[in-house]
Amino acid sequence: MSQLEAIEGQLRADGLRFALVASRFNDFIVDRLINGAEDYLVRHGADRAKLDLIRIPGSFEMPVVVKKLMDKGEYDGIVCLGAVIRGATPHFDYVAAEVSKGLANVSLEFGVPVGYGILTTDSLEQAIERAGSKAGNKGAEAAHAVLETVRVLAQL
Ligand code: INI
Repeated sequence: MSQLEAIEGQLRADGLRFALVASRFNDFIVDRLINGAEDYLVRHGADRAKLDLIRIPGSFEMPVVVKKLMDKGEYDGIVCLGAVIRGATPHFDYVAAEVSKGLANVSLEFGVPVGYGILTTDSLEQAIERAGSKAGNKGAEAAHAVLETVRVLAQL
């Protein structure tokens, strides 16, 4: 075991401002990811009244909306929530590739953590498993990652 004292982020959300950006596409799944992210942040001290929820059409539109939110400079972190589910055409691959690349770029450009709570699954069943059933809730996991990263960045 390492003897080093790690610099690490505390999981305290009090005093922080977050935006949740969520797609309407596959809202049956995405609504559960929103619940998971909101519940996680509030249980860790976030003020529910200061959580902003922005609904957008689909995951493909996510990066430009996040960029606009970052331009405003009001948020410590942004949690992105969506579900890209493979269908019969290559559409899935284009949407999944663009949203992940776009969000990584905008996060680096602004130095603001972005939580990648966007499911990319081969089936609806796999998405349900990750939206609050047997494989947990990836919305809550994305909120956790954003909170921890906001706090660790503040210490560096
Ligand atoms: N958007 C999603 O968020 N998930 C999907 O599974 C999906 N599929 O499979 O088509 C999807 N498409 C819509 C896309 O994000 C855009 O909103 C649309 O192409 C208009 O630009």
